[in-house]
Amino acid sequence: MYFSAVEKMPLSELRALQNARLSALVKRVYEQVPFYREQFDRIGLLPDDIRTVDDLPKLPFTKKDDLRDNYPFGMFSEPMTNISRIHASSGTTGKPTVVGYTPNDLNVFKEVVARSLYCAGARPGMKLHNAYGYGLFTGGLGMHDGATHLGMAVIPVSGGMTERQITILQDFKPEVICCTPSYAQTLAEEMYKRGIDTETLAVKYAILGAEPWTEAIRSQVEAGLNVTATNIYGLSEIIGPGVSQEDHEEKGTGSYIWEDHFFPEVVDKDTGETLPYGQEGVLVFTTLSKEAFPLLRYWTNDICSIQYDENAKRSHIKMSAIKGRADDMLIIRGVNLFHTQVEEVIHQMDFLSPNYRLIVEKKGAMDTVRVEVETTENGLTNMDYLSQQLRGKIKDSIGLSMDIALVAPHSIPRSQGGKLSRILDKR
Ligand code: DLL
Repeated sequence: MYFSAVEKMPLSELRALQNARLSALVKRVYEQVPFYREQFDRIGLLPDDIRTVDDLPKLPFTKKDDLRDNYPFGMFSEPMTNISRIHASSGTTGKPTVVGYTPNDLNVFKEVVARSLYCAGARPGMKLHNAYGYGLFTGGLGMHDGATHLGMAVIPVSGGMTERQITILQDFKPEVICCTPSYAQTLAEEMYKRGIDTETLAVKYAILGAEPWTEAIRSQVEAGLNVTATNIYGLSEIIGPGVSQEDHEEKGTGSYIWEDHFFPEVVDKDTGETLPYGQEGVLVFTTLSKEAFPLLRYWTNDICSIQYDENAKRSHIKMSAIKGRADDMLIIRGVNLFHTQVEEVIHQMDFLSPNYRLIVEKKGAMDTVRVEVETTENGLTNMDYLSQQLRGKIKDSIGLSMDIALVAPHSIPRSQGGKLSRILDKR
């Protein structure tokens, strides 16, 4: 059994561990990262002022711009001689965010990914079809090392070349697949098109992450690939995949954050104030054990809530599915909108597929959203009725009038392997 004692640690012990790690972390960054020393000096704090996780709100947030200002290696707290690996995430604009790992950081990375894989249903001896991209992106190598650590056989397929992916799924018979949810949709559809009976495959678990997704996509992927699909979350700045993971037997109740390594807070996106458990805001992390690239109160920009679950197998806190990134939030005629909200409404309707995109345009002084969504084959004869229904449901649940354009199956661009953008902003 791969299930570390720390995953069930009573909360008081977990807090003591977090506090001890935090004190050591704060001292180290004060001494070794000029950015943090200047920040402490500016607000008149000493490392000793941060003794417990409850002291964290005394500190300012670290934001993406701070990382950009210190590009490429200015935030590293170890000399290059102690760095074993460098990854980078591209983002949409400007220079990439560069992160580094010491040998010990790589040990933590593979440990949290191994925990995540186990939590998702993977077991030693199973084969992992790893369709996350290998390279600077943390997904491929991160999942790879964690799976090896767990005792799995890794098939390092990487993203793209769907034809080959299908052959491998058929012939190598992996029990577990990991990829982005949008690429899992692509794979499910392509299998269907080819008339492949998923009963002939061995795959049982899909571990999906790196972009927001909802129950709509879970239903499609679970049915289309004949798997149990769970959510894996993470970001390069904090470590990569494996910051949190949903348990395959606790689906829909949130993903465990591996709190012994990553301390979470959820804060108000406008005031920065720490919010009570259960309230939605921006997720902020402090890396309790990182050596090369430690971060205090890193503003992820991801919107979710966190809460303990007393009925759960593990003691660690859970986070809800990410609704979207604060910087991807659309503000349409004064209403805040995430594309996942539209995805949820689509899910409530029969004859629509979760292949959609939102097209945002300016018409005169007004911002408008057009929802382009594919019907299923069965929906083709009912397009007018379905449009009306969808328009009404969106208006009722989101409070916005949107134009609806129902389109035929397979007319919206698919994920070719990586993250898929579902918003086309033409403003
Ligand atoms: O996407 C790491 C990763 C790889 C996670 C594989 C899961 C699986 P970045 O490229 O740095 O790292 O992008 C991080 O992706 O801040 C979120 O906005 C988004 N993201 C990651 N996982 C999820 C998820 C990897 N499960 C950014 N749900 C994060 C929603 C996610 N968004």
